[in-house]
Amino acid sequence: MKDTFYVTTPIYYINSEPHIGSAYTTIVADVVARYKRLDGYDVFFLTGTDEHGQKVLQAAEARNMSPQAFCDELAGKFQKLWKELKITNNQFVRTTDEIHMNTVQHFIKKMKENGDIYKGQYEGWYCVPCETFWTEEDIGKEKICPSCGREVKRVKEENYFFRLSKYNDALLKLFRENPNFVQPDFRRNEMLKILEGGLRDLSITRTSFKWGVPMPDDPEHVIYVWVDALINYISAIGYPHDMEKFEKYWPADVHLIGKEINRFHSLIWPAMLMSAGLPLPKQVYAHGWLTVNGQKISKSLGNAIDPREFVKTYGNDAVRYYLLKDIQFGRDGDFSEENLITRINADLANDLGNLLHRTQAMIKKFNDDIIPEPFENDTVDKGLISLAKKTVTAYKEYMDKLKFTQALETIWELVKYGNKYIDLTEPWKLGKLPDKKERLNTVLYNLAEVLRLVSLMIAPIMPDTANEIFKRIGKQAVENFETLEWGRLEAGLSIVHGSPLFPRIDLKEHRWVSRVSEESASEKAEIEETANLIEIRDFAQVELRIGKILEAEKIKKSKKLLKLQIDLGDLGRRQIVAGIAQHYEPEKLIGLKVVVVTNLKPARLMDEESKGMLLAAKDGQKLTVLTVHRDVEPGAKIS
Ligand code: ME8
Repeated sequence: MKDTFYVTTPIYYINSEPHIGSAYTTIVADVVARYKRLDGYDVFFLTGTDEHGQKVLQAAEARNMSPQAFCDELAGKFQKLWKELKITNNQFVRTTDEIHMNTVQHFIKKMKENGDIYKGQYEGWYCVPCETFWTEEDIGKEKICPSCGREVKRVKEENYFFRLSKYNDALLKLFRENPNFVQPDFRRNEMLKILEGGLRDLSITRTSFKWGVPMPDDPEHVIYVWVDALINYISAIGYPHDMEKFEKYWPADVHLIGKEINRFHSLIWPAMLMSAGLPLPKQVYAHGWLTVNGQKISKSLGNAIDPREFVKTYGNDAVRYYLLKDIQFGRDGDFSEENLITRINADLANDLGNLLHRTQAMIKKFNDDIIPEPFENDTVDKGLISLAKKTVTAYKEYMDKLKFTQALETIWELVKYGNKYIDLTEPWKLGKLPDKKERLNTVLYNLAEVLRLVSLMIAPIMPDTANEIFKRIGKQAVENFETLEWGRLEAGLSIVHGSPLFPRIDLKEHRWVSRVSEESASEKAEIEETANLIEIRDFAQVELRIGKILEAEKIKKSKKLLKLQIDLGDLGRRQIVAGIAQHYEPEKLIGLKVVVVTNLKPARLMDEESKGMLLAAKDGQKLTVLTVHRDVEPGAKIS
């Protein structure tokens, strides 16, 4: 029987559609799943959606939909996107699935039986967008969520609590005895620090809304969305309804997650499992963020990038290659279209594309499209073969440690050496000398064999490219890693020709996805010469929205400032302090639709918090707030 391998992504909040940042975790998990399948494992790859909680409820209300209908619509969009990105998950779990909800209740009962759940009063701070409880210390004087920077809410409720503090010592032991439990090391150390400071018990139910799994025996309470969500990792593989399947795949080999949700996975989840008497996952790997100009890509920051646009323009494999090669897994990395194009032109079109093209052209010219039988290898050939063998070993070591950048660098040394090998062996000269036919055949075979090994190694990252290269060298499709060793290519196969795999991108003609779309290169050059002009993406960093003024009042002790409450649609209601008191009577502003900068860092003016800024035109002493001449919904984006 095959060994099993269980890899998961987090389940995605369903309140908005995925962007390239959120797709990153899933793409990486797909690479891991494909790699392990090729390596002979029985892989279970799980992803899904996180559908309960206040944030989802609010998003549904904003769309005037029932939460279930809203979740059904969004879950469909996630599933469609994963199909388009050729993600090979074995299952898509939804936390509104009945089977999952039953598991959550069963799990909570187990924790209760173990004496780990008690009723108490929760009074503290809650961030709805992150669905996270915070302490006074965490939120500081500004009362801002340390994870997303938004305002937290004071919550006072009778709740059930999980005795998380009871597991502090067991977790410390786990971390000390098993350094690989959380990776990378610097993320593990962050968690160790929290443990050394001591964990507090965790509030695990809410009563202020109903959109969640009811607490067993006390349905006035719904279970905290994070506790509900974490249990997906076992409900989806059969716990407790199909224990055979559960025992086959659990414990998970790796939970892949983003760094901001490490605490939930590395501390709370193992403590929950200990409480329920279940084995712990083998590893939690917390990766960094994809950023744009250093800022996290996120829907609410308005810099979300639709992966589909990039895939349409550059191809799925090229985008996957770029993400895995350029962004060091574990670290933050800026998503840059320029760098993506550089990778396509240099690594894919030039290095790999040339090796394929030159090899095919020579096999056509010198051996009628048939891969020849090799004869004796000389010193140059032995150098190539030895490099290929070393590459295979290093590649597997790197991939097993999720060091994708290094794995690809290793493969590319072989690709580049393959091109150099052509220059060294000069097949075009051998082709003119009839007594060198055996030598020529050896060279041609070796080149085709390099291509086969390279395409097998890149298969988890660029599955379509790998299959295509296999077809070009006369094979059906990629095989598994049992054939990942030198010399397994059969002589006598007929090669198949086709158009270049990665045509070079000519920047003069190119239509950028994230830049001014139809900007020609000459126009661009002109723009760049004009120093005081900005790029469109600089402008795009400012998020402008239409806001409706709901309330306006003077601020005592200030002649200039008015305190405004503004409705910003899906961003909610915000307080903004504006220096317009000398130009407007507060009551005249009510109902006005104004232009608001919504992604400014919050500020305090005369002891009042201000989260954003109104735009106004100044004409001498006269000041006029900008408005719109047609009716527009609050929250509408300005671009
Ligand atoms: O956290 N760069 O869901 P989510 C890299 N529902 N990764 C990013 C990213 C970026 N710019 N933006 C998001 C949740 N992600 C919970 C999980 S699991 C029991 C519950 C990643 O939709 C993020 O780090 O906010 C996380 O791994 C995934 O997208 C889902 O985030």
